[in-house]
Amino acid sequence: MITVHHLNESRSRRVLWLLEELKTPYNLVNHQRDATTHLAPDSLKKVHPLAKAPVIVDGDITLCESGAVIEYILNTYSQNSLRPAPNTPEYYQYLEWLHFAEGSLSLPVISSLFMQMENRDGTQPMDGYIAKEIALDFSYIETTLKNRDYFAGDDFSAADIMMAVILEIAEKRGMLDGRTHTLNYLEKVQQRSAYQTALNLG
Ligand SMILES: N[C@@H](CCC(=O)N[C@@H](CS)C(=O)NCC(=O)O)C(=O)O
Repeated sequence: MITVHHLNESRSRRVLWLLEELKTPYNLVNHQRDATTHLAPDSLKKVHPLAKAPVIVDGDITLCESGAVIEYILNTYSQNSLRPAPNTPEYYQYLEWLHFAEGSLSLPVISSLFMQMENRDGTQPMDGYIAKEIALDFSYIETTLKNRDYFAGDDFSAADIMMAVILEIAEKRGMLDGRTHTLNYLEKVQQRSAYQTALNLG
């Protein structure tokens, strides 16, 4: 059975959400962030040298990176669900958003989180770059969700799981203010029962 190493308040909620959607049984190992540093504890370093969540262990496979973990779980435990059929236009939309979440969007969202913990006058190169990326990314997301129900088209997919978790962080930071389609979308996916179960576990 697959084991999920979960860190509180982390991206590993994506993996719990996916497994709950698939109704795949799993072992859950909880790790608690250090109360002072908010970093992962040593117990996670024993599982993977990067000591970042999520990590899964399944037989001989130990894997980190939420996108890679999601692909692994779909390849291993899903019968054609939660991703469009390969080589369809929807599949390539799915692929774009699955990777966009960590490859593009997490950089400005997480950077701005850390930058607000510093004293900055707001004029350094990083301030301009992050502001530009936030405006660009959230405008692209808003236009996409104006035209379709989910990131890959008409159906909910694992790309939504990748995107929604980072959108939640963005919402808490006020980055979605005025983005009506994105806010409505987030509310919709948060009503899924697998989401609720993962939230309560995580
Ligand atoms: N791109 C990675 C990011 C992994 C990551 O940074 N995880 C954070 C939690 S969201 C973490 O483990 N932080 C604890 C630490 O850095 O000590 C992924 O999507 O899995």
